[in-house]
Amino acid sequence: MTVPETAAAAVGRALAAGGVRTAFGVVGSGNFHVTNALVEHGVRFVAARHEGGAATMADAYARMSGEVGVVTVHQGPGLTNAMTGIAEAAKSRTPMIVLAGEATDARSNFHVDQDALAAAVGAVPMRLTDAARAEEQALEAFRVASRERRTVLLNLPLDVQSAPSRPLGPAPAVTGAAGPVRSAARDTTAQSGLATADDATAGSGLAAADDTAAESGLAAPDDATAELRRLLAGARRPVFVAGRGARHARRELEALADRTGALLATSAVAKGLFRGSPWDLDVSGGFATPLAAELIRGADLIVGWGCALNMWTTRHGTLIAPEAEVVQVDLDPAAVGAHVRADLGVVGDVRAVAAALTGPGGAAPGYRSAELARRIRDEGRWRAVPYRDESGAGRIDPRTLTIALDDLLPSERVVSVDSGNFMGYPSMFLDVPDAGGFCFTQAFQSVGLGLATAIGAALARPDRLPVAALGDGGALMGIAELETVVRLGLPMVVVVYDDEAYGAEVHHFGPHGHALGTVRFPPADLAAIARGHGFAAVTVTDAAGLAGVAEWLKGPRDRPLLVHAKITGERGSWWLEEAFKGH
Ligand SMILES: Cc1ncc(C[n+]2csc(CCOP(=O)(O)OP(=O)(O)O)c2C)c(N)n1
Ligand SMILES: [Mg+2]
Repeated sequence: MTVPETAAAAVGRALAAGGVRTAFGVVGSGNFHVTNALVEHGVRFVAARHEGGAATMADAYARMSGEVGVVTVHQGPGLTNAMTGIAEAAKSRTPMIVLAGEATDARSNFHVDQDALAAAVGAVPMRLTDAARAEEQALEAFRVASRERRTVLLNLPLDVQSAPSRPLGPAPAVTGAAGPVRSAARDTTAQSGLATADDATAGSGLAAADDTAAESGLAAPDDATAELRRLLAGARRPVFVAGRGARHARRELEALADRTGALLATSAVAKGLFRGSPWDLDVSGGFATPLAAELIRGADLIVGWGCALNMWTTRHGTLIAPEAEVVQVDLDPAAVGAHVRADLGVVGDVRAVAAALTGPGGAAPGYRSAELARRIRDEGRWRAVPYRDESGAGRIDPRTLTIALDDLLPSERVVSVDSGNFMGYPSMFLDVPDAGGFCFTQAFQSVGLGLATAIGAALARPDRLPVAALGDGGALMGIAELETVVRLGLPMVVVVYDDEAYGAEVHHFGPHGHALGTVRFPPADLAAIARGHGFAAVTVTDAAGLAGVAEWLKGPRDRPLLVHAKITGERGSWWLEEAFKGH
């Protein structure tokens, strides 16, 4: 007798058929069958050691691969453990599906209001309600994730999971009218016009909370486009700031910038987008070089392309001159003027709008000159900015460390950065080859996501050297995944900027004379901890200590490397002074 397929198995099969190639998770009884079904149908399953890690790996993987991220968790605590990563993904509009078992009986120890959890962080709660329609309901969740660019929690009630998915017989059509029932819980989904991309995976992973535009076929209203055309024609010093909603549009934006004489910058999440262009100012905002800040402040027209122009990207608006015109091109009308004044909003897809504005005709010089090209070349990178090396007494200046690593590490790299005082050093001094070389899971500003981010990015980009840049606090918070790096055989370089403190708090409160005993720690031998997990490790206290990194790079790189850098930490970083204004 043939055993009928369960709904859990049908969900796994449907998602595999829908295009899921990799899933992350921690398996318990409530997600055992669905995860096995994914595997049975060819999906690579990556076991994390903590659900928080699993969710962030799936998020980072989605961002860097363009696929829909998938994470599977046990009901109740499996889901609550994953919540920080889910919040980050939801805020970043990462297309992602969380498959969670669900104990519907309130007397179960595992019971918790899972819909409310999802809604609270901006994820979309959905539910498998009918075993007979399991395949169809799974595909509807996939559709919401991919086309609406949402992070979806697909609750899988245990009793529905184990019921037969359908009578034995031919597979049902998957395009029925009845989709899964949206939960009655408060659904924060703004069902805007985002669900228009034809290709479920086209450009996925490209939208972020601070960069709300995503790819779609929406056309810009003609009059707004015409007004932008007029502003561009009249601008003498235009600057384009591209966000994650522009990451699919480099070619079109560069062509329009060439035509209008615009300089090019990005938000942090789109770092690397214009790499190679002589007019690339790199990141705008707290991480901007003095030259980039000067030139952006000097603009008479700033166009944010798929970019929220938030407090980070504009230094609380101070990078925008009072007399500058500000335009935002975004799929989401609500993004226009949400953070800074916007004189004009063009609602539409960045690529379509830029292409529509790039007609035939000569190029205007705009902001560009031979002199400026020279300045950008000579002063446009952080490593060209003079500084006094404060290394000494057994500690290395984080700038010296990062510049040396930038020289040592192959340029084909994918850099992931945790949160903390240290975060600007890798973000500013480690160059990346393009926007696919930087993974910045910072929409929720959580400490501890960096290592899992690097794992997801590494799996999405196996062609590049994965680099995780962590503070000592974030490293110890996310440490459960060190074993995952080793087990997966990832040739990763993990750099820990160790100041033996929650440096962000030290520099936030120290100047005001507060007691700092709660945010300072005794030395921890992170290199020994890493070796215990199977890493190679070096402790770096001065530039000479980096010889161990060079040695590891020679090969065979059969074990990951942890660089335990004991850094100087007397001074707060200049970008955090900006950040603290927002708290
Ligand atoms: C999950 C979480 N907990 C706490 C915070 C507050 N916080 C911000 S930065 C920071 C310190 C992080 O320490 P470390 O990783 O060593 O980086 P450092 O600031 O020392 O460079 C903390 C605790 C946070 N943002 N997220
Ligand atoms: Mg620290």
